Amino acid sequence: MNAVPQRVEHQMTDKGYVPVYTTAVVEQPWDQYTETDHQVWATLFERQQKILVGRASDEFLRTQQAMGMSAGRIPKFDDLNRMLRAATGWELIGVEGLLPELTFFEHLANRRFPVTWWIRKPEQLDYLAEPDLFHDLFGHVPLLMNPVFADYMAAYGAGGVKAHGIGPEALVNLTRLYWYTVEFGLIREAGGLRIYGAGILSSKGESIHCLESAAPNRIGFDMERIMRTRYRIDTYQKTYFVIDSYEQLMDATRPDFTPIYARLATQESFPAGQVLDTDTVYNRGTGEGWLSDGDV
Ligand code: HBI
Ligand code: FE
Repeated sequence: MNAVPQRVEHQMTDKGYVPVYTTAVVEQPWDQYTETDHQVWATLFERQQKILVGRASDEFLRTQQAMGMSAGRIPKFDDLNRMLRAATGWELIGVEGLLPELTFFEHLANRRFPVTWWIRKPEQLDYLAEPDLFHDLFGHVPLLMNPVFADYMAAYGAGGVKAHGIGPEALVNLTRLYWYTVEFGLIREAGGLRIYGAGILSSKGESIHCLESAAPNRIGFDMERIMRTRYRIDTYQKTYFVIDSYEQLMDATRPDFTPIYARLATQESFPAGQVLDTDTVYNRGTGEGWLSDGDV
């Protein structure tokens, strides 16, 4: 597997200054995956499975199991698509990596989830700057089997296309919502706080940190508050937001956001680590280890 994806340009995205690849949709080159690629998948899968017992949301573990994902081999998009289409009308498409935002939103709005076709190298096991196959397939895909979350993701995409037409500030507001829910969200369950955000689910250290460290804030979901809250792209989050249910996410995105963007445009954003008097605080973080600059 040495076909290095063609990098079109670099772009400031919510994951920082990373190369943005072609918008091309590519077939998953499953037969070209090497033993090393499958081994990297197996190592990451088994490691995360152990860590996520008692930490991941019940629905994530249930849908992952229902999809038949396992450590053995890198899953085939075609196999997963048969199940996804039947369950929620979603399908996976192969891409080279990060897409320009509008392209990404258009795919989501049409229930196509872009999955990077290549997997990280063994030396990148613990961190890489851009989403690879493990982040997308292990982290994002299982919950697309849940009808309510699947609707939220499609509504988010449609909202993104609209926000793109409104302007850059609306996009920033919406990207924060994605970041604090789809990527780094927590959910309250009978057993306590659990993880559903893909950025955490696919990360060994943050799966533990987000629930068990005293450093971060854990605050109840409040959509407009989240849309005003800056975040981190290079360290663990300073604040995690907690939903009560996936329905809460879907309900929050029902109204027309245009008046919300107009209101937000007149208001200051909040630093990533700030706690507000109006917050429902599950944990007021100690702030240990926080960097003072670098909130985006
Ligand atoms: N492209 N392939 C891919 N995957 C993402 O998660 C992604 C993207 N482009 C932009 C993006 N995410 C974020 O800026 C979203 O908030 C839009
Ligand atoms: Fe992601």
